[in-house]
Amino acid sequence: MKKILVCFLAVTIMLGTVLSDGVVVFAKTPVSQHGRLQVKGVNLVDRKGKTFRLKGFSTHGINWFEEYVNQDAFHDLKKMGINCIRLAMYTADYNGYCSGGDKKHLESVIDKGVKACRAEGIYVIIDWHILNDCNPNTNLKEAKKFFKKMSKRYKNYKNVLYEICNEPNGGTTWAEIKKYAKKIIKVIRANDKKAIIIVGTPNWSQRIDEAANSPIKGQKNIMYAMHFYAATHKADLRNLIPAARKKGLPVFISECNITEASGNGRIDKAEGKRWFQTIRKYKLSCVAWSFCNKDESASLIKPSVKKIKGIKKKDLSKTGKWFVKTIGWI
Ligand code: IDC
Repeated sequence: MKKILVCFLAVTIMLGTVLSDGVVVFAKTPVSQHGRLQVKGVNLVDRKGKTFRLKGFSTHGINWFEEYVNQDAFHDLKKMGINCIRLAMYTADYNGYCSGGDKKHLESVIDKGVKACRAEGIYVIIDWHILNDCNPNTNLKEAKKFFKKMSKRYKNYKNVLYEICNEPNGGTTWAEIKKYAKKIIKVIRANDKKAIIIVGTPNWSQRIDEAANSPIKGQKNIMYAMHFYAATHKADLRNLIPAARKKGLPVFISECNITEASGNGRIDKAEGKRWFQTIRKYKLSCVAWSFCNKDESASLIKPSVKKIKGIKKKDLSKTGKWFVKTIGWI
């Protein structure tokens, strides 16, 4: 019996990754191969300093579609080439974290998602999904408490990234966002010195030019969000990417689709292809909105598909299929 146990342990150590809570991951995974990510210059790089790209699916709001937050589903996506899940937690919309939602429950969904990603060896973005609240300072106190808790809980996880304000809007200035970001970065850094922190930019995370003119100083591993919906957003927005990079700004596309900005309506594959030429050229990370079957064109699963695991390529919507194919291409 003892011999068998010793043998098992030896094989485990040779082939597997033993996580702190005893979970063993055997196969080579994105996280076991690339480790903790960092920012070098304008690029996201892996632990060895090599440029690395996250290819992600974002959940819809976990207050609406929490059933998609499960390890089997993430495993299905991993098989399709996805190496990152973004957990979108709305703050101010229907039953959001700061608008009547059950905080404990939402945190438990995040915990389930983070642990599922860790067990799969893929990366995970904890997204403070501001939208109707417009200005991240609206719920500053709650944000501070939330990120203190999250960074304490996940400080030893190599696969966790933080997105601290999805899309500032309603005229919120870069100066206001920066003020908020500095406070939240301080809270996270008190627990976790290294995790990548993605900061939203003005006008629904589009004005990376404003961030590039006045970036956050004295901090490592900070990236700046650019979001696009290809049927609405064209070259004028896309051209901000090379310009911002020239000024030294690390850009991360933490939300995008090829639909209209409403998340519904027309799909523009030709414009999507142009966006992905830029994404490929600069080896950018990108995350598609959203992993659910809601009856709108941005949903990555067909509305008629009710299952939440055992998901195959044929279950993906038009946009879902396009993303999996195109993400494979970059
Ligand atoms: C949309 C969802 C839609 C939901 C709405 C809630 O697709 O089902 O009813 O939010 O307000 C964003 C936002 C993201 C939006 C998405 C599409 O980050 O929350 O999701 N979008 O409108 N920015 C640009 C587009």
